[in-house]
Amino acid sequence: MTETRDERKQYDFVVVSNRLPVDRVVKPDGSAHWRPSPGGLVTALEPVMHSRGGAWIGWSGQPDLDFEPFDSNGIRVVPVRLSAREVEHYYEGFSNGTVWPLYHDVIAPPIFHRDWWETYVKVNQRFAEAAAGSSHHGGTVWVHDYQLQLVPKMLRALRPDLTIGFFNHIPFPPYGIYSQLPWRTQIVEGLLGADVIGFQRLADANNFSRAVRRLKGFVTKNPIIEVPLVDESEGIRAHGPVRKGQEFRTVVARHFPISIDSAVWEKLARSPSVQARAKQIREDLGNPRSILLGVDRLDYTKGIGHRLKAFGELLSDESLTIEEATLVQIASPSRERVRTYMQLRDEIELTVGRINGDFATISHTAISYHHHGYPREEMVALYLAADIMLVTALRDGMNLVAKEYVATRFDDDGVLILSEFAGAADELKRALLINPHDIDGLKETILAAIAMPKRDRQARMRALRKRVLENDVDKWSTEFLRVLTTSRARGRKD
Ligand code: GDG
Repeated sequence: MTETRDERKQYDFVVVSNRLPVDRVVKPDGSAHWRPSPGGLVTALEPVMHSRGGAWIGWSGQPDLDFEPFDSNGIRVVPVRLSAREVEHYYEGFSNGTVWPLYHDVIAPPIFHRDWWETYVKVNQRFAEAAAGSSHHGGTVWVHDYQLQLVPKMLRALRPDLTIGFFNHIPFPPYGIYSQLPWRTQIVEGLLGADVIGFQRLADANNFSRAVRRLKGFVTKNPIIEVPLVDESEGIRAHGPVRKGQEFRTVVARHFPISIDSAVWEKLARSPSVQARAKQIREDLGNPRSILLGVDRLDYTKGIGHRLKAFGELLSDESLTIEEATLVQIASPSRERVRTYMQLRDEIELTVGRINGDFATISHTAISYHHHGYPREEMVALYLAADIMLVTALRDGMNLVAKEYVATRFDDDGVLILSEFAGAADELKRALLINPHDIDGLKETILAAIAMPKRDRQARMRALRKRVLENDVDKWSTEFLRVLTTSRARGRKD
């Protein structure tokens, strides 16, 4: 079939991620088409894709269907097939039931199933083979995220001529947590197949280097890890110190904090229709003095329950009335077939219902709760309408919502309340930083944000905006690829 023919088409720059940058939309009449789903990553990589001739390898999002490679917006899209069982074991199981909770501080208990692991290995091998088949000799492959941690090593085994980068979008946990994983050594070895391994925070990169020292005994001189060549050619031997004079390959493990296409967000915010919509939102909410906003995928890492608890207590202890403050919570649907997420939805919606039942009146609601996804324009209008943005994640790789809020506030107004456990807290130090587990502290911070004089709000927002506008997603990808190119020049032995 055409896919086999296409495998002969090879590209100089290949991105590999679990999902493709396009979604397949099926209409009620059964007809289907591909619709671009432009996230920040696509926007950041588009120029490289166009200038170097790029392909994107990923799953279509629909099981048991074969799709031929095709062009979309000048990018070659190469779909990888997954069976329904593989989606269950590799994606919902090992990726979202094992790795996701383990890497997010075991907020939810990780589940270890050998069947899931076996499918994860098999599917990673398929992605590695697709990448090998699509890459020119000496090309560059950039692998993304926790679903594909074995791909770097598998790809290096198939194609030692390639330069391989990996970026981990989620945290990398401290060794005490990571070491629970029955396949901890295989995952570390998988990642070490890359030339450059990128993390969100310095702490993540340090956690990874420590895991390498503990599990492999390799020498680490941050950000460099020395991977013995002899060890690798034997399929990476277990443990043991590295002998002096032994030949090694260098791997860079360091942080590259991801960002957003800041200028695009600001431009949207400046559009008159979006501003009119922001005013309308305020009116529709009954003109409360302060609008508080949360925007998250409905995920237990985001601390939505903690936020609701703090807001509910502020109402019940009469520190706030619903005329003074309304909380708008967008909880976009996520991983709805995973049991923990079903339970989370029930818990959150029970809490929202109770708070609204206790406090809402006919004219004012306490929490305006929405369990759907919105177009970007509506998100921006919400950001503009919000006096206070609540990011209360219990653990988060970066949290782009915090950066989006800042980018849209060209009026230099609005207060960002930001969890210190989100990667964004390393950069956005002029936000009001909170520990979401400290409910009293969170309540006090919300009251301080509501009472903050305009001059202080503006001083903080200006400082935040400077960071987000200077460090955008384009700078992030350029820096990653620069380090990757340099590493190739330094470390190649082929
Ligand atoms: C992972 C890491 C890291 C949400 N609801 C709607 C919507 N969104 C968009 C937001 C934002 C994105 O989804 C969410 O990004 P986050 O960074 O906040 O969180 P994760 O999805 O968990 O992302 C995270 C990120 O990867 C990147 O490396 O920062 O730490 O967990 O862009 O705007 N977008 C639209 N409608 C919605 O209803 N259009």
